[in-house]
Amino acid sequence: MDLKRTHYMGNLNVSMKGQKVIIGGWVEDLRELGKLTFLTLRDVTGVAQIVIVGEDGIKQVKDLNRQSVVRVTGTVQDTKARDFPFEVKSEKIEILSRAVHPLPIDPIGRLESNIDNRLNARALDLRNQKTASIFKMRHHALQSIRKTLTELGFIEVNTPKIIGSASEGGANLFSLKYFDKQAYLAQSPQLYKEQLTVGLERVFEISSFYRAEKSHTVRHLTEFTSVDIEADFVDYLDVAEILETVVTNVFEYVEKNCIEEQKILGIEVKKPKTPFERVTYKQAIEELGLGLVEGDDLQDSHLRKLGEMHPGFYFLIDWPMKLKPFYIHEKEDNPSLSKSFDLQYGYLELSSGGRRLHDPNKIRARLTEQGLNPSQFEDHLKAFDWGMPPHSGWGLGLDRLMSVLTKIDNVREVVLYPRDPERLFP
Ligand code: AMO
Repeated sequence: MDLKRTHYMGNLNVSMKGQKVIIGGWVEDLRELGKLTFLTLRDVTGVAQIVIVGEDGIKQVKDLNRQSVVRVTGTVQDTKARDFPFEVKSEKIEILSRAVHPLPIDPIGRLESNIDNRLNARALDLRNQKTASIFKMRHHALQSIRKTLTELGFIEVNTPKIIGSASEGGANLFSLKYFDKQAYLAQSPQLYKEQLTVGLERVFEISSFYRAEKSHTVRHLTEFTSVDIEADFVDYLDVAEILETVVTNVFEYVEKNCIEEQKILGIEVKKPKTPFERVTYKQAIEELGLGLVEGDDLQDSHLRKLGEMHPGFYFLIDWPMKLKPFYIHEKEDNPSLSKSFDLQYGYLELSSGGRRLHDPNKIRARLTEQGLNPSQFEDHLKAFDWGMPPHSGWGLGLDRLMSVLTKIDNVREVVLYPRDPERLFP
């Protein structure tokens, strides 16, 4: 059985009148009008109107449920329809798969479904043009990130997700039985990406990472996608600049390449103004004026207030060392502060990064200071005796970036099959 199509709907146009085509997709609508039946047929690129003339064809589709799959061989012709510039007159229609009704959600989106029902029927939800547009934009965002980083000399890598010991310390690790051993799901590629600078100098990874945090917010998932970089011979503000380039390029690329998707979502993606503002931690606690003292962490309520004062993208830099993980480098001129930054969009933290310690003895001391056991990190620390260059990097939450890009608050909307403390299926 031949399954091939000659065209996607998006490739058909009025100038093709008289041309024979084979198209296929999902029946979005079906209307009988006397001796004619009209189908609206959708594929991933768009819709076309199909007209069926003749008893046999009409009989074939009479009891066909919407969202069934058909393949149509026909000819492009003029139409009287208001919504279509042309139509395809069917000569042969093959029913390839029948949709069983009732469907769990209305994929056209005429009847609104709540997010839980949509996520439970996610594959079907992708026939909703709004949902499809989000994931087409995500594809373009990823394309842009890979392009920018490759052009900047970064090599894409894949590090393990099943690991034998905690990569960053901390309690938020999922543990799993690995035959007769104890293993964990990686929370970040932090240690690997640092080690890789020894040989590859500039690396990036785009992958899922795991956090066993029972957070019920619109910005936390237990499995999230992180874009990570690490680069040698650069300091923290240099990699912050790379981050700014990556992010602004994503906006520019999506603005240009996702015109239809922006229309469908009713949004306008615009390249943000650069350079992003740099607000020091010290400046932030002063601006907040809540009696915060150096060393206090910024809680959600603080970040919300700060976000009102700085509504777009900005870097929060020079955090106190005591708030930072063991691998972060201190500022030479003020060792209580760190060479670190977060990229914020208003209240939302999109990324964090910084300059790393590359002296293994300093790392051992910091591990002990933070109550971690240096002997558990020896596998990692041995690479620091092999000519470890000074290096810096960051991790960017792709799901959060997508939520900013699409102007949709809940990260679950921009992840195909989100995982949170409650959701493990589908
Ligand atoms: P951090 O833990 O700040 O840093 O994570 C980096 C970015 O990843 C995103 N993110 C999350 N997104 C959704 N759900 C979560 N549970 C979640 N946790 C984190 C955020 C965050 O800013 N190793 C360092 C990075 C580095 O220094 O290179 C790290 O993992 O957008």
